[in-house]
Amino acid sequence: MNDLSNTPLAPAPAPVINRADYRPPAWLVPEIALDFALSLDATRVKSTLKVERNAAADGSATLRLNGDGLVAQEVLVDGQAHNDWRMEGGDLLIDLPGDAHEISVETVINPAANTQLSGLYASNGMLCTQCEAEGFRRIAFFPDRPDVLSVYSVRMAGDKSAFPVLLSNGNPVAAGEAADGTHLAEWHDPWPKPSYLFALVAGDLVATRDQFVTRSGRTVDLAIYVRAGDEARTGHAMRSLIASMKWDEEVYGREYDLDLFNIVAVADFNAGAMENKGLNIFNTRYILADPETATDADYDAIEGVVAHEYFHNWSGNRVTCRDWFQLSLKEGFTVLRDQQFSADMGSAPVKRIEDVRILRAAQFPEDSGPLAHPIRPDSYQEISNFYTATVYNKGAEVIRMMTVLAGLDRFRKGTDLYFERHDGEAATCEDFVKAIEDGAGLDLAQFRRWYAQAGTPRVDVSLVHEGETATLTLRQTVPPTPGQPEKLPMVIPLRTALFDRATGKHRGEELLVLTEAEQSWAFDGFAQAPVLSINRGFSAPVAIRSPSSNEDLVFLAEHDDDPFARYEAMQQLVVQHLVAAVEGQLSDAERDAGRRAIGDAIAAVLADPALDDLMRGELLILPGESYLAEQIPAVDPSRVHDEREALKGWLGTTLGAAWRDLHDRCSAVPYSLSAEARGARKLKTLALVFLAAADAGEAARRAKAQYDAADNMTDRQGALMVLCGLETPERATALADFHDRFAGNMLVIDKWFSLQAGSLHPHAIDHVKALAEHADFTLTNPNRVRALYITFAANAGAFHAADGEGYKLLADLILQLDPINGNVAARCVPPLGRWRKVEPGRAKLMREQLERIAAVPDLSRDVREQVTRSLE
Ligand code: 0A1
Ligand code: ZN
Repeated sequence: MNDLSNTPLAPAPAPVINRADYRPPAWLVPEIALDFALSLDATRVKSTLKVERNAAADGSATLRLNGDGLVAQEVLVDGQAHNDWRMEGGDLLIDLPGDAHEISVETVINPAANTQLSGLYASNGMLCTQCEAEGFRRIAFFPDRPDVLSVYSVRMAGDKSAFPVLLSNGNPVAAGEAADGTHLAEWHDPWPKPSYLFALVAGDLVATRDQFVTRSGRTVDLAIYVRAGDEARTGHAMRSLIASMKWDEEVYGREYDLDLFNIVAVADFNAGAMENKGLNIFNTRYILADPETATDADYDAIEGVVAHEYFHNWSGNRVTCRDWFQLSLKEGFTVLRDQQFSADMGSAPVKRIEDVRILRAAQFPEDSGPLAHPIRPDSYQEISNFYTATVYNKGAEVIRMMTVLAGLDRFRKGTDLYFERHDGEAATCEDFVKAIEDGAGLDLAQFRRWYAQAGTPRVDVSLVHEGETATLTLRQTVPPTPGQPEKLPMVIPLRTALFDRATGKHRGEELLVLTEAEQSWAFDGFAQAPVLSINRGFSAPVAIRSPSSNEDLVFLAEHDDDPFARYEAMQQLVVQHLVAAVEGQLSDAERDAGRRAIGDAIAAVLADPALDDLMRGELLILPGESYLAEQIPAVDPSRVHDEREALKGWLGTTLGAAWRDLHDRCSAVPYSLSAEARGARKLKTLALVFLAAADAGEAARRAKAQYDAADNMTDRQGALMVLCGLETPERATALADFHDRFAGNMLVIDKWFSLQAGSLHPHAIDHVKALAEHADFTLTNPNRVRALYITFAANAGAFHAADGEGYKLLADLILQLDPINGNVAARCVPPLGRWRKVEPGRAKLMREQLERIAAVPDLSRDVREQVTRSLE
């Protein structure tokens, strides 16, 4: 023993995992049997694995079974006690002599102590699992990688009164009861799957049931399991599930492949939902809805997430990922599919605008910051950190571009070929691209750069008119990102139209595919300079820089027949004005002219009889602060906030009568889920928002009346949101009423936290501090943490307080939460990582908080990686 033996070793830095190092697994596990003796604080797990040497790999005699915090109580090899095994980190290693063996290992785990909510954990007395990405290794020793596919047999036994419902993947095959009050269930899933799709649920739950008959005549029993008392709020989720099953048959030719499909809703969940084979597990917020407690946006989110998880049955489960670098293979494609589904269920233009708004608010900042990564990353330390807007939303946009290039019919030939070729396999992004290439007949050689290069491409536009010819020149630049200083030109498909000023019409849309750094196109027959409408439908996820005049933007806002382009013109009109205002470039006369142009365009939108109210609402929403801040180097976020509020105030005053009329008109529309009624609700609160910026007293009166009259959560939340931003007596009254009215409903109390954390109130930061001490606040429920702190971090007016108090508050939270739930704590880091984009004073304060976190020795791998990358 040397004299260092008592010195604690510094923890080894987490290894960097590289995509290029992929090797096929040395051992395969065609079958696994799991036997659970369930209890909240000591669940015994016996796993029996049939292992086979992988002929396709360089045959190592050592079987590596990943484990995370597991202790092997007993190891058997081919039924015999075996002592010749060793631990390496958390993994269990066994040297095996033959080509096929049976390995049994027994462990005991404590679900009640599992605050990370990864693996098997307890939530409100129920047991449930979350295994993606690497949670299975917290349950049983196993080659926990997505390219090891096994047939699962699960047996579980537990106290019948505590756990009356026992669920796992696949089909129930046996059940029984013992005299001692325990009961058991056995489940068998015939479809080989990776360990991340394993699930188990045991608890006191009630089910709502329905059925779906597939196009080939299979009757599928559907059930949604919730806590007693919540079953009346499952109808919308069930309808969404049935609609998704039908849609996937019709649009992608994909049929469900088991006799039952179960969903369980759980209150404590790190993410939105999880696509475990035949047993999806959901965050309650994406299942439970009724008009009193859920907003229209909640209804839409439920429809989208239920569909997303269902669609994974093919894009994710039947064809899964070879390794976690391929995550966008399943996530990008499935997000595209859920977006297409929601577009078909409601208003396609509105859905497209919403999706682009999310992309710009969440993904563009990621792509321009220290955490930028390609949709297929090259390396990671903690894979949980790569469930990002880039992998999901940009991933969807990249595949959407394939639909633009091929057209939907040819794209479908590509996806058919993909499913046919790779069914039952663990595939790669390259496999997907190749299948689309072959099936749709596209050449995607250069297009593949979208998988490899990070950063939002920027396209600079110039349109020169000479004689009768308009010449359009496009120049693309892909900005440098961490580890990628130089970029090659991308394939950028831009749906484009040139409008004739005199007729207000164009001669037909063209698809311009930009492939070079710079390219020009000439268009003849224009006596006057035409008005350019480019990237219609947001056909490519790029930032267009076009020096359009206010006059042209107003023209497009009024005349463009592409609804997205119309929205875009409105946004651009406001962005150009506010960016110039924040940068101090506007004379008083220019400010007036800019405001008047915006005011006229808004007045035209308010008056246009051809618009439906849902779309009208989209056209009236001002660009968000984070999107605006993105356009300005070394931005002072408080100036963005102040200028945007000032514009709102001016519009509130100037168009006061119109906002009042709108509020009155929409308030008269009775509640229903029709598009008309939903549109009216959207506009009602929007009118209040503009009025509040102009005349707080009147807005407070109207908001309080809306609150008091509300027979649905959309109106109630909208009114309370406006009141929360005002210094008015109605604020406290309504907040207290809301809390009393919904006490005990966790999802609605989350709203109560969010509304205050996200408010425009000048003391929002103090409210957040007080709410952190509220009896209803807890660090152990991710929804509650997000409701308070993620909402706060997105509230630029409060988070970017000049003295750095907001940054400190978030850093305190990260440090407190990290030992409890590193996954959720790491999700709070990116707002601090934006420091390079912010003016030097605040940048320094943000960096200091990151450094303070980085100095803590025992950070989770999740937070360590995010903080380190954010400082680099
Ligand atoms: N595959 C799921 C997302 C998911 C990822 C990680 C989780 O645990 C930390 C949970 C869910 C989806 O895309 O819906
Ligand atoms: Zn997904």
